[in-house]
Amino acid sequence: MPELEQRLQDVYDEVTSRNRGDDVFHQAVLEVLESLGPVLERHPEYVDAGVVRRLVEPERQVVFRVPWVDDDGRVRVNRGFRVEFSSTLGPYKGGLRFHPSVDVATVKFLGFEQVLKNALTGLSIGGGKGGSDFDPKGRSDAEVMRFCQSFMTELYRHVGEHTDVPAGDQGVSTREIGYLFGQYKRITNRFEAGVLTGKGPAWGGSRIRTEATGYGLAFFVRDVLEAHDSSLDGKRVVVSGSGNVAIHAIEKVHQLGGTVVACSDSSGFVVDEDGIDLELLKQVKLERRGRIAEYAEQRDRAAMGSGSIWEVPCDVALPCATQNELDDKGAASLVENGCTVVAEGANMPTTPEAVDVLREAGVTFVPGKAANAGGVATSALEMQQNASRESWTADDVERRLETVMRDIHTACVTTAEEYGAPGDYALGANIAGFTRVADAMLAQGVV
Ligand code: NDP
Ligand code: 2IT
Repeated sequence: MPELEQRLQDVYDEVTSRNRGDDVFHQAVLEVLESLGPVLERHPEYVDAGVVRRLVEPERQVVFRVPWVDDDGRVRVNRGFRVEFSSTLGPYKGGLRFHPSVDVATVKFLGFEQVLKNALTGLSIGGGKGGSDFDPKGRSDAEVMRFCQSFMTELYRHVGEHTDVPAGDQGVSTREIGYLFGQYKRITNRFEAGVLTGKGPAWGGSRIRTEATGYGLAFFVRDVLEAHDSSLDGKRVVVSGSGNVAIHAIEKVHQLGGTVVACSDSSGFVVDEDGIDLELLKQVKLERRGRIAEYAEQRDRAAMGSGSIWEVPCDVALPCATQNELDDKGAASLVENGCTVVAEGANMPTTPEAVDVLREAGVTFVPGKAANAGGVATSALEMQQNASRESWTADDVERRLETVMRDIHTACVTTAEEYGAPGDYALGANIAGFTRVADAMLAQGVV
């Protein structure tokens, strides 16, 4: 094995033995390491400075108990996490996920992805992620509030506008950010707006932050299609999920001329050949926190699908629910039905085997760290507004978001070309993000 490849293999072996059983973290690391050979060849100084070995080890990991009392007076105990991965480019930055599946491996994989994603935005943010195995489904507002207050009663000592700035992710929206912010403010006696992003606009939140991930994804897809002399106009699009990212991706895809014909939640998927009715979907999933089947019940031409959402014929597929939701079988169905672009709204929703299937068939594949970076980019814009005590208009923020997404698109395309792999967005994203972090790590010494 050539020396560089051996070194990368050694790093991977160290990661797997040091993080036993953390499969999703291994998967995320391997996907990046596989891109780095050519860049290390050109930059031996990165190897000498141990950049890759430092990059795969979080700077700090916090695990804590979160006790709270439910509406029946029973004591509940959850586990809280915050993995502060990299502060090379700015304060640790990344969301909090509340979902029963959350464990240390999940948070590590998400934190690792966040480092290169945040680097790609070109903004001053490091990478981190956190969350809890708390399940907000079926919980009253009062229970969610008590849980969030308990969670922040520990987390407050680790976060701060210059230290670590959490935001939302699965199961964490403006409601949860509000309860977390209120408790932080009470404990510290500081209205430190920049400690969290995704706040409500009346109390320091940025306009368009809620919409930003989905909107950014749609902008990115438009740019990909434009690069192929095409557009979203008249395209059939399938979007998995029906949460924050999915709903706003659907909204912007429709505004840009595409038609979303299917979406899903963890209980199934709905097919609506007329195009998803966004108002109804928002009512069902956001206002009532209901099941996707209620959407199908209320629309004449819509029906619940059987099998997999990836069997619904489409030109563009946007997995926006969760990790490893699109496997090789799903990818094969997409290919068979003529899909030409897959762009990840979720973090790592496509399995490595599925990526291989898409690649071999010539489908353009855009990884989440590029395609879903609009959310965290707008979080960074929220931090800028908080620092200057300004509040920008929705138009202003959306134009900035569009520019960030276009710049990430350009960085992926030009980097992939530079490294002899035109059209390989995954390689372009990994190398462009890595190079920005690596140069800053060199400048800052061995820390
Ligand atoms: P939400 O909690 O708002 O929505 C998640 C959606 O995914 C829900 O519709 C949920 O269904 C569905 N879902 C969850 N697990 C599964 C599953 N196993 N099978 C099918 N559907 C499932 O989360 P977000 O929209 O915020 O996040 C979605 C993805 O996007 C995550 O990977 C997240 O990390 C990523 N992301 C989020 C960003 C943000 O700004 N929010 C930014 C960048 C990436 P149900 O309602 O049944 O639970
Ligand atoms: O995965 C992600 O990029 C997010 N959940 C958004 C993080 C943020 O800090 O806005």
